[in-house]
Amino acid sequence: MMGPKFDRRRFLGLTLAAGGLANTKGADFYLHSSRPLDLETPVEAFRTDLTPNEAFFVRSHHDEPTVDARAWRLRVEGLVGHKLSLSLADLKKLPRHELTAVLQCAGNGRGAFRPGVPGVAWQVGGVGNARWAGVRLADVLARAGLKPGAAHVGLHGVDAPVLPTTPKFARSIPLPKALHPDTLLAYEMNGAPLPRLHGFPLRVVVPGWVGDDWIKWLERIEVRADEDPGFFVQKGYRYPVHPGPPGEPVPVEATAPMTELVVKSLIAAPAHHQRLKPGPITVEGVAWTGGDARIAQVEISVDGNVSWRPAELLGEDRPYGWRRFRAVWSAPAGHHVVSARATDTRGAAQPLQDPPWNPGGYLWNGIHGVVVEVGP
Ligand SMILES: Nc1nc2c(c(=O)[nH]1)N[C@H]1C(S)=C(S)[C@@H](COP(=O)(O)O)O[C@H]1N2
Ligand SMILES: [Mo]
Repeated sequence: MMGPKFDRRRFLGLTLAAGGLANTKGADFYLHSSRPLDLETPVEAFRTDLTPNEAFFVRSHHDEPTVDARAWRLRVEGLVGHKLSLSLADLKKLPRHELTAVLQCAGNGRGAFRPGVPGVAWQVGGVGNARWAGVRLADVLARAGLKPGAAHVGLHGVDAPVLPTTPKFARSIPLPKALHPDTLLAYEMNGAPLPRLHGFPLRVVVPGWVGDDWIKWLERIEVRADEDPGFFVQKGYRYPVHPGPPGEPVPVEATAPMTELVVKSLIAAPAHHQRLKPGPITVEGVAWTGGDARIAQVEISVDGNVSWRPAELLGEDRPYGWRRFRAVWSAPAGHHVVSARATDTRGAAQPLQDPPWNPGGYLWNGIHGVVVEVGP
């Protein structure tokens, strides 16, 4: 049921604050920022299993570098038995591994938090699903050999801030996740060499985890005893251990780096404000979750989140990738709010009320809905 505080605009998450529509990479995006480049995919594009590279959202903190793949090397250093310097050809000699996984910015949906929070005001399209191919990070670390005390793996890209006062974007992930057989260093995205905007020649793929860990233009891996000491691990991309009341500041000591994504679904069709004829209407969209959990069910409501009916899940039941869903609805004349709600195999469901407010505006997974007008 909707609570007394129900605010339809918040659930719809469709208010566009700044920027505008841009045709970039041959597809339509919402342009949040051009420097650095932050491009959001319109939700109506999410009607396929894989998000085409040219329609895939972009989130960069600095200018995108153009890397000369012949001169490029991946360095592996820190708490390792021997340092490595690997060319792309060296990496391609290691066993190839591929998987389908959702890449989502932890800030996707930030624009729906009230009170508002600073940061890119993503609506819902800071997410995409792709087929990633490359090598296991574990295989690269095994070649270097780990020294006692190794506990975190620092990940550093070629990109650097324009201004010296801006911190450089870097991450570290805990060693167990780095050694997980599905954590990859990918050189291909959807069967093509990694596009420049998505990290050519090599990026990290951390399935089920937040997008900020998926370092693009990877050039240096540093095995460490502790977390990366930089701004983007120690100050940014952190979530309250115990979320508190909306608007209340949270001291950094009461936060921790984010790890797994949370269960979520989006309606891709019909489109918001679409006019439809009465009769059977196919409602479709995508649903995904975090860690190695899977989607257990998706339900559709056509009465503003009051009653729910199951949707059909399409595609393979496997972790990391999203699942398309579909439901046919005999629409009577009138205005209707059509919404979707996903539940995962951990038993977690999208909240009917606001997701926990947090100062960074992360992990928004409220109900997404569209308003449709059915008439002659
Ligand atoms: N080197 C580098 N890697 C990066 C970033 C960045 O700015 N620089 N942004 C991160 C964030 S916050 C996200 S959400 C994803 C976005 O990946 P995409 O642009 O391929 O969609 O890349 C991550 N990897
Ligand atoms: Mo992100």
